[in-house]
Amino acid sequence: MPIALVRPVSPSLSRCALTFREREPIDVGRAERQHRDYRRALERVGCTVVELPGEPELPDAVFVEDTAVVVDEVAVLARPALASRRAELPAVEVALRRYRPLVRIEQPATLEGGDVLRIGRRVFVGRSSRTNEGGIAQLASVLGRHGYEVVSVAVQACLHLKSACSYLGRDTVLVQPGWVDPAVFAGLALLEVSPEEPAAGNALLVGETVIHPVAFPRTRALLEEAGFAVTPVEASELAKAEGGVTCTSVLLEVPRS
Ligand code: CIR
Repeated sequence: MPIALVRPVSPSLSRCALTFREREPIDVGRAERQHRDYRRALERVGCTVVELPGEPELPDAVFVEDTAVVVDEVAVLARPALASRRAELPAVEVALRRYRPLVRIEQPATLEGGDVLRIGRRVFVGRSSRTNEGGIAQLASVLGRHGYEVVSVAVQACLHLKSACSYLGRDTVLVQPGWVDPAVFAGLALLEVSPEEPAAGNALLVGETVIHPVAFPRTRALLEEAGFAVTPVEASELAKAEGGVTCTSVLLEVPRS
């Protein structure tokens, strides 16, 4: 079972970056409690949670997923599009060097982990407001050396590719068809989010459990009807910061010593 790298919620969270969402008041104490429950959910499904240092002055540091792409063979330090978020990288780099050889995405390319969806040896990467063609090309070059195929995917109306779709296991993708063209997942089974829950496409698969926000009961029912085991978590406050359940961890397998 994996290690889950996480970072504390910053007291400055209310100053987070926003792209597609309107700014709303965020209850930081509540965000901290929800994040603690999220960590417990990760532990319950078998993860060892490793907490990186807090960054009180970096509002978006909790969204650690965006800073790295980790596969079994290598860790790729991402290059967030917002300069304000690049200050999150040094502590992530220190942590990742314990587990993997490390390669960096170099300027002027940008790439955020929220745009990267790995399904086996195929890695779908969103072309978004945060990830550019250069970032996708660099990732393809690094991962290509290890036998992964990188597929570039157009994303619209949402922050990242994984705002629109997630891997559920059993060759099935949860998808919001308004934000990403489901045709890119040819050969895989698709499960569409409930039309009343457009933001329900972000789900975190750990082992055989799908962690998914409590806020989307209709989509959860569809997942359960299809036979997926769902662990619902409260994620309302980090959702106001435009983050989902994948965004707040980086999962990596580490061989037992
Ligand atoms: C940002 O705009 O960068 C943060 N407020 C939210 C990042 C969410 N990350 C993710 O979806 N992977």
